[in-house]
Amino acid sequence: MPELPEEPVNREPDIARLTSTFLTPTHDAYDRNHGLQPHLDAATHQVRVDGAVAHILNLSMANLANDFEHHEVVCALQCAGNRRHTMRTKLKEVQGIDWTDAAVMNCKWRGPRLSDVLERAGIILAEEEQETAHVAFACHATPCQEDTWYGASTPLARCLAPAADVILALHMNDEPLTVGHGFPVRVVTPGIAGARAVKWLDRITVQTRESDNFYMQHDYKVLPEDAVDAESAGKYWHTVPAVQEMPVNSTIVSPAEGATIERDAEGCVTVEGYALPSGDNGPVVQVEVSVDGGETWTNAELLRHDGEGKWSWMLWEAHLPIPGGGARCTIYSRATDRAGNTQPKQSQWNLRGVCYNGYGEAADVTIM
Ligand SMILES: Nc1nc2c(c(=O)[nH]1)N[C@H]1C(S)=C(S)[C@@H](COP(=O)(O)O)O[C@H]1N2
Ligand SMILES: [Mo]
Repeated sequence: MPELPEEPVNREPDIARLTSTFLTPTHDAYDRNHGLQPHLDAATHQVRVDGAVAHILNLSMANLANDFEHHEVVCALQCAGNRRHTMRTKLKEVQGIDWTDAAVMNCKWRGPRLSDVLERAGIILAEEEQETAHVAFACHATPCQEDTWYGASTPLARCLAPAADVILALHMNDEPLTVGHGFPVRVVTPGIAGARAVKWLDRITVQTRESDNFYMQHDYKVLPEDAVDAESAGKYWHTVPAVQEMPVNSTIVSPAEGATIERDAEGCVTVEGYALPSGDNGPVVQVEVSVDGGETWTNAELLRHDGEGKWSWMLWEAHLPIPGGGARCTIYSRATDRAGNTQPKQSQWNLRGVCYNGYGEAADVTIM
C-alpha cells in the first residue's frame, strides 16, 4: 500500500458554527481525504470519458465551462461516517475516523450535468445492461492510503436521470472549487454518500460493473453484525452492497450533551438541530423532539431558507415546556422525509461505523 509522506487532511467544523448558516461557507465545510491533496493546473487538466461509449471524450476545463449548459444544485454532502462517534459510544467500538455530527455540508454547486456529458459521449450498452451498469469516477492525481488512486461509481441509471442532478461541479458557493474540495472539477451526487463525490476528477468510465477501487469494494459498506474484525469481515466485502443513498437523519446541535441550561420565562427550553432526507426522498417534512425519553413527541419548526430543495438539509428549532429545578433529561430528535422514512431509535452497528441514523440525542442535560 502507498505510504504517504504526511497525513491527509481530515477535519470537521464546530457544529454550532456549522449550523449557524443554511448554506455552508466553503471554509466551514468538513474535509475528508484518503490521500494528499493534488494541486492541479486547470489550463492543462482534462477529464477523459471512456468505457462503453461511442465517442471517447477528452474534456478540458474550457470544454466543461463552455460547451455544456450549467446547472446549479444546493445539496447536503455528507461523509457516510458522519455520526460515527454516536455509533461507537452508544453501541460498540467501530473502525474509522471519530466523526461527530459535523461531517456534512450544505453547499451550492454548479457545473454541467453528467447526463449531458454522457449524452455527448453516447452510451452503447443494451437496455438490460444499462439497468445494472455503473459510471465510474476516478482521480489518479494522488495516491491514497489504501490504493494507488481514488475511485467510486454510481449506477448509470441515476447518472442519466436529469432529475437526479448529478453534476460535474466547477463552482462551489459561486466560486471556483478550492483545492481542498476538488479543484478544478469534482462529481456531486446529491443524496449519495460523499465517498462517491470524487474530487480532482480525471476519468469517467461507463462500465457494466462497479468501480474496483478499494474505497468502493473494501470500505463504505454496512457490514453485518458478525463482521467484527478484518478477518471476519473478509467474506462479506464481495457480497454486501456499497453504500450509495444515505438514510434519513437528524441531530441535536443545542443543547449539547451534558449542558446545563436555563428555562425561559414561559418555562420552555429551545432545542436546535439539522435534519437530512434519505436518498432522493427529500425534503425532510417533519422533525419531532422528545424531552421524556421518547414517550411524547412535539413537532419542531422547520426553518425555511432561500435555495432549499429536495437535496438540502433542514435546520429546525423547537420550544418545549419542561420541568426545571435541576432536573436531568435526555432529549431526542427524529426526522421524517417526504417518502415517510423515519429515523429508528438506534441503527445497525457495523464495523466501519457508517450510515448511523439513530435518533438525534442530547444526553444528561440539566434544566435549571
Ligand atoms: N479524489 C478523492 N475524492 C474524494 C475523496 C478522496 O479521498 N479523494 N474522499 C471522498 C470522501 S470519503 C468524502 S466524504 C468526500 C469529502 O469531500 P470534502 O473533502 O469536499 O468534504 O470526498 C470524497 N471524494
Ligand atoms: Mo467519506
